[in-house]
Amino acid sequence: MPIEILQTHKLLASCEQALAERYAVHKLHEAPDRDALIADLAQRVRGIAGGNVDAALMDRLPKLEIIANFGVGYDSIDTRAARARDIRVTNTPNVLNDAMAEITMGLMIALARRIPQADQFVRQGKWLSGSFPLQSELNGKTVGILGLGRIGKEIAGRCQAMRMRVIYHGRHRQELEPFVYYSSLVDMARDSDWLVLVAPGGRSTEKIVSRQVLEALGPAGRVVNMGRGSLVDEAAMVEMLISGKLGGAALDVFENEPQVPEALFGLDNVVLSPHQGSATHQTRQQMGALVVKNLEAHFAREPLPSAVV
Ligand code: 8YV
Repeated sequence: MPIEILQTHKLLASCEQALAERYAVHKLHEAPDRDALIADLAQRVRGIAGGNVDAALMDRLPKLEIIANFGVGYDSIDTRAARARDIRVTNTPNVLNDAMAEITMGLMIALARRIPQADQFVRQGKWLSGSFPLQSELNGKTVGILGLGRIGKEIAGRCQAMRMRVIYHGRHRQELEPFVYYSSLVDMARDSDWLVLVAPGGRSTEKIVSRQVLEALGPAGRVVNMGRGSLVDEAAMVEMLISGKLGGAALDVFENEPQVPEALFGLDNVVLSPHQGSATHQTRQQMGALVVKNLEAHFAREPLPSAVV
């Protein structure tokens, strides 16, 4: 009898195929009656592939042993509930670091030089009537990184290559890192030209980038959110971008994706991106492979490649 697993949302085709070759996969997101499917599988599902798993779902699957998340961020999984029920949780770290860091730099340059607007300027024939307005550069500026983890460090290195000064805030000072640590996010924002957000989501970081932080960043400051929409007081940010109290924003993530505040659509000081930090063939392939490896290791009773619980 194949091991039965539940898939909670659509995954990369190659990942779905690899899962189907190994397990009996039930797709919760495609079920016409989710409750009925869960009830039917309750005594058989030993693994979940994907996120969006709360305590209630765990309670309905008493044989559940492992949740293998597709993504490094696992804020859509109640890890405390998993721990209490002896359910393992894995994520997909490292394989997406380069893709994330590359698009972060891309969005920063796009915002500094208004690349999307410049493209429109050419396409709309406006160049024929005059030059595009002068813009700003990254070099010489200070970038404050919120969350100097694996991705944050890759971004830091690339910012240094851009001749930026790097400072950071997080829960702890990292003695081995050469960058200046700020124990206060407000103080770091005050000293930053750019504020890059790559901290994990979840309750402990919810709206950590408050109005006060954004005010400290100020009218010349720019925020780049690559982590989670939940990190920012989005309403305050939108209002401040409109009023000019905040200089600009490059946003890959939003509070209520894929809903994006329409007020942002007409703003010139904003670059918008559809949560595509890890969205390359190469990286998603590796993320999918890691989901499968974690499940395989678990069911073979081997050490998990990337366990978070
Ligand atoms: C998503 C991400 O997982 O890794 C993360 O935490 O946010 C992304 O890579 C991706 O959108 C797949 O759902």
